[in-house]
Amino acid sequence: MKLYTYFRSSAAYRVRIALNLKGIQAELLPVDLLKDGGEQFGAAYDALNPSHLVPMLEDDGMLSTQSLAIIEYLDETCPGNPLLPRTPRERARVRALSQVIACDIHPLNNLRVLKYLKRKLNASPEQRDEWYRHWISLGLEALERQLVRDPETGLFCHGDTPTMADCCLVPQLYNARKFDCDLTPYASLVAIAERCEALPAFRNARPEEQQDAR
Ligand SMILES: N[C@@H](CCC(=O)N[C@@H](CS)C(=O)NCC(=O)O)C(=O)O
Repeated sequence: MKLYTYFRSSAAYRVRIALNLKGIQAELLPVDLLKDGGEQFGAAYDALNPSHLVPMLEDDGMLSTQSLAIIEYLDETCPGNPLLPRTPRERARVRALSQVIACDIHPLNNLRVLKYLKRKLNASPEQRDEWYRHWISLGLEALERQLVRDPETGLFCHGDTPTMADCCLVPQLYNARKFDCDLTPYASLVAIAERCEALPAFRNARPEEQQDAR
């Protein structure tokens, strides 16, 4: 199995956590999103992934994109440490929590969106950061309120073992800190992320632990 990744990509970070939690040894192939305008646009990667995004998983001739689809694939094909719970209701909850991050926050703050703000809309660094923090705080506030409200919340986002939702939460909080977002209103999210980061599966997936980190 091969994972096309970039150390700073939070979507790839989600999948690195999932691989570690499942105990899967995958070959990590770095795609530098910044070098020479971005290796994601180079001919080699373009032929594999017309979306020009990481992560991408290669497994026995199959190419799979979209971090949540990849995580579900890993969960369905590799036994042990389930990342999605057993019942449809619980799975719906974990998918919804994951999508608050992967669908409602992250796409608005992606590299190509930030580049567009700067290059096409002439946004200043301050305006860009304001945009970034706005979408993060909106999503994190919703997530915090839901986790505080729901009895299904445990030591982790759902129950007492890590799920796909935790694979999404930790990279998003990592990014929020990078952009100096104030995390004090999100005490439950921060506490859950701390529990996650006590586990080697999460720590070893951190951007600074990656071979392409610089
Ligand atoms: N929905 C996709 C998002 C993937 C994505 O946006 N990846 C970013 C890095 S976190 C990327 O490759 N960006 C390249 C670019 O914006 O040019 C997923 O969950 O995998």
